[in-house]
Amino acid sequence: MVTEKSISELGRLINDKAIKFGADLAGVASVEDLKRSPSHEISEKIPEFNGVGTKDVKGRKRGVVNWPEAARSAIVMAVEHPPEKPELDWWITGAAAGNTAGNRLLMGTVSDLTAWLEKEQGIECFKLPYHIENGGVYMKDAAVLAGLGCIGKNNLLITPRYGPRVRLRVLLTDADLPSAGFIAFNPCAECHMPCRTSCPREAFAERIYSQKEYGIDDLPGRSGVYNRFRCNQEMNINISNFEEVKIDNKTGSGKLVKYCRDCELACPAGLN
Ligand code: B12
Ligand code: SF4
Ligand code: SF4
Repeated sequence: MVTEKSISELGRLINDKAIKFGADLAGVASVEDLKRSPSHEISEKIPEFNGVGTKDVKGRKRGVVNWPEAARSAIVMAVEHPPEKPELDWWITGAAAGNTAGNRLLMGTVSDLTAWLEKEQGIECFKLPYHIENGGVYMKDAAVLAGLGCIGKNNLLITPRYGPRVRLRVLLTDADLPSAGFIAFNPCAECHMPCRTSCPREAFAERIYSQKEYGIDDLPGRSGVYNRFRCNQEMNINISNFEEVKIDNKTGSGKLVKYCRDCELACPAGLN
């Protein structure tokens, strides 16, 4: 029988295993809470939703999550992307699945954790892809609910230890694990917001979402200022500035894209 004590021990054990398998941070969020979280609530209402981070998948509406019926808990994992290792975040199309080196690291961690959960704990796992339209979920919301950090004024997850310089991956399970919930952490309170002024597209220049219109307080960029369309314009410029690279063990070359991280790298949180 799974007792309350053993389930909370299992939660702790899962976190420890995720770290052992390569994550720098890990936590658990409840799927029920996640289904009601801000991104899951408002994505369908956002105009100009399509862009670099969305996919055209037959039979799927952009931005709408398809939840596996049996899923109860989300295990959220983060890997640090320090400024001195920019290559972790470079996208290479035509390379092995995973696109960035950082994402491949996370995928390895998810695979190892899944194998352990399924074989040794008898817990069913649902490995999730990155894109929502391929079956993914909104990972920043999941990370906040799993106690990894808060959403900052740059619209990114800010963690106490690494600031926003992390990348995420989520694994769903059919086990009802204890959810970590919010942590008391707000690095933006006294900050002069270098994240916002660093943006080459002025993507935080004005309020474009309101509580009245969207029915929630937790809006993109905290105060409804993050302009997805403008940010996407910069991503498209980054794509057009691609570099040709040779891909190991493959014939031909790939395209390497260095996506903008200015609002992330300007943030002082987690640097001292
Ligand atoms: C589509 C996408 C994009 C699109 C659109 C981005 C957008 N935010 O709209 C484009 C291509 C423009 C983009 C840009 C970037 N992205 Co992007 N993107 C995604 C993707 C696939 C989905 C995000 C999405 O559509 N969100 C939905 C919209 C509605 O939400 P939102 O604008 O984020 O606003 C919500 C949050 O702020 C949240 N929120 C606000 N307050 C609160 C409070 C609480 C309590 C909670 C729970 C939530 C919450 O609610 C808001 C909605 O109401 C995710 C991966 C994933 N599967 O989650 C990565 C992801 C969010 N991106 C990521 C990154 C790093 C970037 C970039 C820095 C580019 C880069 N080098 O990778 C920029 C940063 C832009 C920025 N400042 O937000 C990381 C974020 C890591 C982190 N530390 O937060 C993710 C998680 C991918 C990853 N590899 O880990 N991205
Ligand atoms: S730079 Fe300052 S305001 Fe912007 S996200 Fe970081 S801590 Fe918050
Ligand atoms: S990723 Fe670049 S373009 Fe997008 S909001 Fe941040 S600084 Fe602006």
